[in-house]
Amino acid sequence: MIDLRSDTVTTPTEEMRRAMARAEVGDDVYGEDPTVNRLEEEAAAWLGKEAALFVPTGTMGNQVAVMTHCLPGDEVFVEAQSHVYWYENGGIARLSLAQPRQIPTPDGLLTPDLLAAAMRPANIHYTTARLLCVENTHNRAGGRVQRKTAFDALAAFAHGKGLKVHLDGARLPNAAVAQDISLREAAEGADSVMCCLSKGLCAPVGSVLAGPREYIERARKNRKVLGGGMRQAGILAAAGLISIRSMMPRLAEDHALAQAIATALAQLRGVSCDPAAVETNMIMVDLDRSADPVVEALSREGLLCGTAGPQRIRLVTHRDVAGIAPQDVARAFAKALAQ
Ligand code: TLP
Repeated sequence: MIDLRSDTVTTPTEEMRRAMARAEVGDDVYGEDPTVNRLEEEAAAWLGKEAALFVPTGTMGNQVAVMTHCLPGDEVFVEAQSHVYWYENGGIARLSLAQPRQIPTPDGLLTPDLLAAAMRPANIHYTTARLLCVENTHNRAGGRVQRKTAFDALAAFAHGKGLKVHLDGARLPNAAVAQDISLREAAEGADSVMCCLSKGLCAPVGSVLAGPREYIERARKNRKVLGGGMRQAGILAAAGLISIRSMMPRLAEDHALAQAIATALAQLRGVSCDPAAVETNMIMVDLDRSADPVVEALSREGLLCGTAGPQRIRLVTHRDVAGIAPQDVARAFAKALAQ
């Protein structure tokens, strides 16, 4: 089976398994796990922030981030198809008691003009505008990259309006590699940034949330509220340290493979797939028919993938499929579409 459903399916490397087996551990709720403490220090430096917090999932990282920025009743500006709004079970409303304000964009990329048009002046009738969430790379926009210059300009505009900026950088390493910049540069405009270690960077579990020291201390309390205070989590942090130290450069291979798959798929009839739209490790394939039966037929051909719309299939490349031939993916599609 070729599994292109997500880069979340990556399995830990041999080096990670060895590091996990011999990790030094302690009780992290008491702040006594040396491996978690090291991970949090290195993650903060990696993301260019004062401090960081290890969380089990990207979802918890985003929700803790929002909760730590907001008071009940605050307004949170989100791109209309962003993960924090679309895929987190209404967490902004349920956990932070804050009001998400969706801003539609054609391509997942928020701009100062779009944000300005959504904002309202201070008024007794209105919610308090508190936070802007930005996603980079943008998942539902097909792994689209928001360039550093565009992100910095957006963040500066938001700050000028009194907003804080949270960056959902689940795949920020992909965005940084695609622009040939460091992660710290990619995250510079953000007050807080969440980055997943368990996607293209192959850790089995874990994400980090980084920001100012005082903010991260409050985030630590909010993580406890959500039941995210883990004990001997150094077993997991040991793998995460390898993600941080050595897994980022190879993402360029995932991007090249995604490009090659898109180029192969673009030749097929019944399929619309634009290689120029593939900027990182995701490929969106638009069909002339319903996606669900095609996904089922593809699985019978040995190819696993997911949907991203009624007639849209999403493919994601990652380390565990690094050896596959792009033509095999195109062949599976040709057979599935003929069924
Ligand atoms: N995304 C998953 C699914 O939830 C859709 C995937 O397969 O792409 N932010 C972004 C931008 C994400 O894409 C994801 C995961 C998360 C946050 C949440 O991370 P986890 O799955 O660790 O909670």
